[in-house]
Amino acid sequence: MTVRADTTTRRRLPERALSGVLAAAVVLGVGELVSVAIAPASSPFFAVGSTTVDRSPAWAREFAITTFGTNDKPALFLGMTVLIVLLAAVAGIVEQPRRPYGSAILAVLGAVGVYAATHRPGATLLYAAPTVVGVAAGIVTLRLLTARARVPAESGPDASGMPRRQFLVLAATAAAVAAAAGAAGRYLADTIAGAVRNRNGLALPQVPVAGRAPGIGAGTDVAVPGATPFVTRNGDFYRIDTALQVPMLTTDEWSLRIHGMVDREITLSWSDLIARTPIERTITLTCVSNEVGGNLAGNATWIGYRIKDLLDEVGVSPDADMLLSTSSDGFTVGTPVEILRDGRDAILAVAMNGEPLPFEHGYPVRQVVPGLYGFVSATKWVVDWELTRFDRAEAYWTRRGWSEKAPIKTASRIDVPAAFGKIPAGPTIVAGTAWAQRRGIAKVEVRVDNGEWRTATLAPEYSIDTWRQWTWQWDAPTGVHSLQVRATDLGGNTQTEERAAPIPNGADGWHSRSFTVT
Ligand SMILES: Nc1nc2c(c(=O)[nH]1)N[C@H]1C(S)=C(S)[C@@H](COP(=O)(O)O)O[C@H]1N2
Ligand SMILES: [Mo]
Repeated sequence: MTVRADTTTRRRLPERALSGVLAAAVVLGVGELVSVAIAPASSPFFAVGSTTVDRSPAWAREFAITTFGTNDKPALFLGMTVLIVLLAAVAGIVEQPRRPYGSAILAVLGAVGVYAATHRPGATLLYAAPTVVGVAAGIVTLRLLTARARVPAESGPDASGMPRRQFLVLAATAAAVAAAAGAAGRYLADTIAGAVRNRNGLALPQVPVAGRAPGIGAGTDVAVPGATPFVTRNGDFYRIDTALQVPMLTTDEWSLRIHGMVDREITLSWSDLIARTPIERTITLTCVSNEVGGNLAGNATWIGYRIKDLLDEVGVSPDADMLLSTSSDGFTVGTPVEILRDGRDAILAVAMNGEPLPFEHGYPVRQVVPGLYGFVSATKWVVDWELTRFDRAEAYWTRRGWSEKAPIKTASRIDVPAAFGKIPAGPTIVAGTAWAQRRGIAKVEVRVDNGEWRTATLAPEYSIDTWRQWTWQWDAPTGVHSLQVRATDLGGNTQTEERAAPIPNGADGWHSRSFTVT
């Protein structure tokens, strides 16, 4: 019998690919765990994700919102995960005991993570730690998993069983990742639970009778099945923001610093804010990215505090023409001071449809300004106000190609019948909505198959700051038909047929719907 010495062999390709993916999981799991000790935004995954969002060109935002709508965030997370798995698999495949190419790939990705994390709003050098520690752990994992496999002499080189030591390392690594991510997740869940408890226990401010929102009269909501309700339920309200992690502030953690070109700088705590007299108003918000016929608009009843009163309190310098507001996650909005003081109901809102603001919609405090698109007015999780000038400061979306100032354009939409659906021939109710916040809707017209414009019936006007529903009675003949709508505001402007993209200051054009009448 011959005695053979043990030999070693390079691991098989799928094993190396798996090693790379496990190493990446270690980077992210450990990174997540360390981020808990620093700040949620220092997590390598979220830092890179948020930086990607912030550095995306204008057309990429439009593409993402047009393609995925309000599912843009899950789509981004999925895309990032697929990309990470691919890169990690490649890193595992090219890693060699004496040529650590895969480790080099992890190091380069780590450098990207460090750059992203240390450039988040409010970041310190400490924000690098989760990525650095995570990548170090990931490289150790990769080295161990891709070390040459020892093949015991008796079993021969084609034995497929994984040697015991490597197997244990692999198992221990997977357990460590699970534990790290789990511990981080538990901690974050606790933080979230604290904020949730804070929100659940919050008493809504009492609005004096004189400050209440006018009641919604009969017929304001046309109540046609399939038509958008006049007031949008919180759970159905569109959500648009750059926040990959929804800020979860408690009212104790919240404050608003007001500074810049003011006579008296102040910092308001939650109790300072709610010591003031609130008002209640129903106001329709609209996103500049809303396409013709799109649903990035919603109407809610808000409770809040007049922004004008706070500005008067701090004494705004006559040279200041911009309120630069910043959210707890570093997003910024520039709003003309003149507009905030022109008498419209611009408020710091704390409640939405009879509840504290939902976290996604800005808990505990956000801005609501009638007549301006959200990106120049509706700062959620607002914590800082700087009085400044448009020629000195530039807000988040203006830096990325959107307009500096953006009043909401007159718009109209068909809600019923549904697009490309089938409806029975005969008497049909066509219904929809139209908005021209601050001006009000004067007229809505509808036409069939590019025929003559017919005047639709307007629901009673609630206020010039809300959308207005309309209906039109139609005796639908069989065949394939299209309907088109256009609105005229009380200032006499009729929507133009010419289409404009949402960039830089809102879409233009008439909404059409095609369907089959049988
Ligand atoms: N902090 C923060 N506030 C924000 C944004 C954001 O990205 N971050 N997006 C704005 C935009 S573009 C719009 S249209 C409105 C949307 O408000 P909603 O999500 O409550 O509907 O919020 C505004 N406020
Ligand atoms: Mo928006």
